[in-house]
Amino acid sequence: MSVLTGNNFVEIDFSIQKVAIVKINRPEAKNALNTELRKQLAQAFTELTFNDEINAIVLTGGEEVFAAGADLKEMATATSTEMLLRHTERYWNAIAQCPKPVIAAVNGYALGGGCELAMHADIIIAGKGATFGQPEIKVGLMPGAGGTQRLFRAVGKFHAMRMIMTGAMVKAEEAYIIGLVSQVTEDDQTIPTAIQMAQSLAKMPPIALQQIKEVALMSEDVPLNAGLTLERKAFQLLFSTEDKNEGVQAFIEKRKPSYQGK
Ligand code: CO8
Repeated sequence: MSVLTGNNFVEIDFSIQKVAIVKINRPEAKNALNTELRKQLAQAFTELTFNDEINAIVLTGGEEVFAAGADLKEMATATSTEMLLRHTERYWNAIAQCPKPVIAAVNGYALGGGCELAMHADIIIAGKGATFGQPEIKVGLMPGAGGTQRLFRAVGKFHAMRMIMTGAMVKAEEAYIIGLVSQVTEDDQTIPTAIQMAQSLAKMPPIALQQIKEVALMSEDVPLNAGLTLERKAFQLLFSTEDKNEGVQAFIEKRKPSYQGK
C-alpha cells in the first residue's frame, strides 16, 4: 500500500512487510527541502516511530536526486527572526529521534540540507553517481542542520573543514573512503540494496536494535565512562526480553530465531 501525505512531497510505501520506504517527491526542484516538505517528513517519521508494524525505514529521494538542500528560494528574503520562528529544528528532531533503524538510499545530489538529511540516517547507501556536499558557503550561508556537527563527527576535522569551508563536493566513492557513506552500489542498485538491508534489519530483534541505536548515538554526547555505563545497562536490560531467550535458544537448537519484539 502506498500512502501520500499532504501535498505529496513525501510518499510512504508500506508494501514491504515491516519496512517503510519514505520517498521525497519534489523532482521539479531537485527535492529541495521547503518547509512544507520538511513538515511532511517529520510527520512521516513520527507516524513510523509509533507504527508497531514497521521495524526499519528506508529514506530516499528516488533514482535521480536525494535532495539539493534547503529551498533557497524560500529563504531568499527571510530575516533572522523569521528563520528562528520557523523552528525547523522541530522537524529535524522527529527524524533524529526516530528509534528505528533508518537507511538513506542516496542517488544524485545530497547537498546542504540534503547531505544533512542523509546524515540523520544510521546507514547511508550511495549510488556511484551520488554527490555529497555542504555548499552553503557559496551562497553566504553555513550548514544549519548538523553539517558542522554530524559531518565533523563522521569524517573528522580535516575532511569536514574542506567540505564546509570550500563547499567542495565529493562523489560517492570518495565519500565512502572518508567515512560519510556505508556502502557504494551501482546507481540502479541503491534503493534495492537499501531495501534488502532494511528487510534483514526488520527481522532482527527490534528492542535490541533500538537499544543499539540509542546507546551508539549517545556516544557522540557523553564521556566514555558514562557511555560504557549506558551500554552495560542497556545490555543488561536485554536479558529481560523474550527475544533474547528466543535468540539464544534458537542458536542452541540450531534453528532460525523468530523475534516478536517482546
Ligand atoms: N532550492 C531551491 N530550488 C532549487 C534548489 C534549492 N536548494 N536546488 C535546485 N533548485 C531548483 C532550481 O532553481 C531549478 O528550478 P527552475 O527550474 O525553476 O529554475 C530546478 O531546481 C532544477 O535545478 P537546476 O536547473 O539548477 O539543475 P542542475 O542539474 O543544473 O543543478 C544542482 C543541480 C547542482 C543541485 C543545483 O540546482 C544547485 O546548485 N542547487 C543548490 C544547491 C545548494 O546550494 N544547496 C544548499 C542550500 S542551503 C542549505 O541547504 C542550508 C541548510 C541549512 C538548514 C537545513 C534546512 C533544510
